[in-house]
Amino acid sequence: MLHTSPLFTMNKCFALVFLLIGFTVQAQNPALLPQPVQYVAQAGKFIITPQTLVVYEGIAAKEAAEMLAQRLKRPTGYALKAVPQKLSIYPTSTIYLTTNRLTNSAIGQEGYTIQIKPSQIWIVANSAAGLFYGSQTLCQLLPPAVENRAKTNARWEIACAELSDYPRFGWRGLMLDVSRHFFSVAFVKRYIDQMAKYKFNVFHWHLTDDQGWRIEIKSLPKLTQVGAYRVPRVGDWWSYDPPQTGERASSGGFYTQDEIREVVRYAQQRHVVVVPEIDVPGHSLAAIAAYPELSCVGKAVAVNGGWRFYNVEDNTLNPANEQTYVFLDKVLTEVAALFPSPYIHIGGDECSKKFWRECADVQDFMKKQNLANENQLQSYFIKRVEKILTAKGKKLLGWDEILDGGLAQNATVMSWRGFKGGIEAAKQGRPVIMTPSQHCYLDLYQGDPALEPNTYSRCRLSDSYAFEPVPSGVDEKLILGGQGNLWTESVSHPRHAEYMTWPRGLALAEVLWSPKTAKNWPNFAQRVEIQFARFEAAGVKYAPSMFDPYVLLKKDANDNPQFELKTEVENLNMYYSFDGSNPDAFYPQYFQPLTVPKNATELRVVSYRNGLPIGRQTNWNVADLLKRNR
Ligand code: TNX
Repeated sequence: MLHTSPLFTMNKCFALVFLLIGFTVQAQNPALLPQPVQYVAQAGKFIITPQTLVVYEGIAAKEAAEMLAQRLKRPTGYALKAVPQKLSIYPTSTIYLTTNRLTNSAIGQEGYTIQIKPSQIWIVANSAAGLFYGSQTLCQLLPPAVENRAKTNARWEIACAELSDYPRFGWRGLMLDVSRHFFSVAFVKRYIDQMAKYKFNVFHWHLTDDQGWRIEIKSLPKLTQVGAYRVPRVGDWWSYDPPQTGERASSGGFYTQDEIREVVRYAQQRHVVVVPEIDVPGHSLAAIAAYPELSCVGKAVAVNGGWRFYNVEDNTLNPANEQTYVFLDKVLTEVAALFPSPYIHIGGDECSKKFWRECADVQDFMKKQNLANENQLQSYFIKRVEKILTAKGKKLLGWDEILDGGLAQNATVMSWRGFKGGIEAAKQGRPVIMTPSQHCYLDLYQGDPALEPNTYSRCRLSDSYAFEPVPSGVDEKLILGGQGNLWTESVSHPRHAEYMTWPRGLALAEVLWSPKTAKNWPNFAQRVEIQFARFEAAGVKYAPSMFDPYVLLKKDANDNPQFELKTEVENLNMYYSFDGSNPDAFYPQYFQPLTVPKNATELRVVSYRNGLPIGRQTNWNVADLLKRNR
């Protein structure tokens, strides 16, 4: 009988398997980012109406409830209010937030559970932070229009479900360099707002560097009067001309202490700790421009936007001068008072040793202190900075160069030159934040240089997603977490800062929050694509580079060059031309590495999905391509 034929049974089997796959994918993946620990879909939906109430139970829940009501009010246009719980149950649809009814102790201090039923939503957590993260998740379960800044007509529905969620790491950071280019308070707040939506909890604020001192220090006014401004330059930062005589230092800016407090408060409301960085003893040209006596050379210098001064002008503090420590004490006293963060980042990276080597006072000092080399001198310096910080109740955090010459006793290490420094620090029993450049540097190319703004080296979205903060053999407890770093030598516009941060920030958010076992690139790429709609609604710029073609230089069996074409997102179709015209789906489709036709000067490639163009067209000059390393 047909009904019992093996073919039919197999079809039935397949249908069942597909149904199950469909169900589990849906059950685990309502496009949340970062992926929660557990999501179980249920029947029905909750609908937000003008009558919906946001009710908080317990004072710890008040702020999260108010923020949620505020956030929903704008796109829905409903006069939603957060109110303290008075009735045990309310007659209209209600979103409850509570820290009073713990149901699951496994969720820790930042975790939460959410129950979504047709007329009630319960967000339950142990702390205000957990409620805040639960609220972020809830917003992601609403349509992208929830990100709109103006009233929108949308169906404000949330599918019924149960969630339980908590982070893998306690340190989930993003760093913004405001020295190389200055960014306004308004932008900094916007940046914090964006990161908090994806459950980042540390904003590392790189406030000082050679290219500008950005924090008001009342006892040292010249730091900002002089150190915050440089001559304007655009183009490739590594080849900027140094300041010319008579040229006005018109580019820059700084944050007043009131503004700093405002940012700290803004971040606190979003459960983001602001960790300030004062980068010493290297990277100090801006401070030295203000107070030339701080360097060994002692020469008057101007703040310099570029890189060509390195090892030419002395940008290092003089570790042999007691006045250097008096200076640092003044700076760190004011910094410690402004930032509630237990950590202060003191930099410590890339300190040129040239000027210390050439300075008689410094060499003399080393002999007296029994320091065998400049690395030991750097270590001496960092240890003294640690003493200053300890006296102010703060912990020292520094880049992995602080390992050179011996680590300060209670230091925490931020590992950027790969994992090596982090592994070494952990071996010494010290806590570590992993931020290896190959996974975490948001200033690097995220797509093919032919299409991306000029920078150096590469860190694709998939590289960020492949980041595993705990190297094998290292005690997991010592790895506090990780962070993405946006250096801004080549980023001058706030929109470009967003473009460089998203979506790589999403990859890092997921690596740092979600269970290691949840990692799944194709599934992540799908969820990223869904987030793009939210970025658009929110007016946030992002890089669509994952859809763009990129090229790898290969050799065939006879050593002739070949071009291999790829996209990060799988299963796209690519079409190409060598004749300088713009390809579409009627052009040759790419299947295997291309041999360069005689006299071809240009390669142009487009990517398509389901018959529609998806990536940006990329054009290469063939001669340039052939000169590429790989
Ligand atoms: C290295 S990472 C630096 C920064 C640069 C960055 C550019 C680190 C501690 N130092 O000063 O901005 O590379 O990618």
